[in-house]
Amino acid sequence: MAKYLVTGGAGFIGSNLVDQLVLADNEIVVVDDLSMGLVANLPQSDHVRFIEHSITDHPFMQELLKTERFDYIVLLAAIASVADSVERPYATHLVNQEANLNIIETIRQAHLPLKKLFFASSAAVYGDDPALPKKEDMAVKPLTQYAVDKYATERAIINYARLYDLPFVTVRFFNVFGPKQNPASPYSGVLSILLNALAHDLPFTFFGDGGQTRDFTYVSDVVSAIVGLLHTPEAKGDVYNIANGQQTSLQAVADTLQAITHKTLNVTYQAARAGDIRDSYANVDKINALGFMTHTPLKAGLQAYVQSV
Ligand code: UD2
Repeated sequence: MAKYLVTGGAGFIGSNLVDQLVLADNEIVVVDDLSMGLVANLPQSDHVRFIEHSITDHPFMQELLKTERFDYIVLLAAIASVADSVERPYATHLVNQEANLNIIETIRQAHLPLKKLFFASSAAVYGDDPALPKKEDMAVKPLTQYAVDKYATERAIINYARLYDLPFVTVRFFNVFGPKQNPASPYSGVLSILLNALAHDLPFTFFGDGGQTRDFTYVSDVVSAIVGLLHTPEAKGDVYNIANGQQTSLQAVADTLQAITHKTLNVTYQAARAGDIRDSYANVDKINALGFMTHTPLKAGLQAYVQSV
């Protein structure tokens, strides 16, 4: 039995991870300010403790780390939307960079024992360079505050691991979808908005022409990647793309969802969002080489997602 801290654990990816961790009889502490997450996402279990708090409260997080002594730390709390960060660049910086730097600096200064710390960075760091697929050693071009902060924290994770021999690892998530993704905000993941529109006969707006491409990645595959990286000691001081490795247009995924649900989307079109990236998909050779990554085919993932709502 190991002790885990999951920041953002009531959110979409975090709660899917907690569902998995609790099966293995672990003790899990979730810190989440419920800005996007929901308490109802968390499993009912004596092994899961929920703390409603912002990770930007530095003294609070320092105290928590020093008193609880976690074996594993998973940093998922974030302002998770690129478009949202364009509206709130400084708030994004406080959450996506400074709060995480406080956590890793506390671990360093207090010499806290730790088996592994995981930080979720993003495909946004690659920017709009046309070269595809995105590979970890390509030049980055962070175009928004979101991307700048994710990249800065990713580098800090790698540098702390290398300079201070700490067991830290980071990944770049591509577009994750699946059960428990909250469609409530205009900044929610596009597939949650799309599915919600189909389920409740609401209009759906394409920002741009729908021809933009993404690497849509099923959340169970992301959970298996996180758990695998936590338990692979040699995976440290490094960054891995976490994606399906497939390039799909938004229009194509909308067509597939319409076919699965036997419903027709009521669409309108608006200009592309500021800071939006036209095309994105990943080379996943590096994470695949570690041997635990799973890749659910897109259609199977979409079917499982539809069944979950
Ligand atoms: C995703 C991640 C972000 C970051 C980024 C890396 C989510 C929610 N965000 O941003 O955290 O990692 O990838 O590049 O997963 N769209 C519409 N209509 C809508 C909503 C969105 O057309 O109602 C478009 C949007 O303009 C974009 C695409 O759908 O072109 C995907 O949008 P998104 O917000 O799901 O994700 P993205 O790629 O901006």
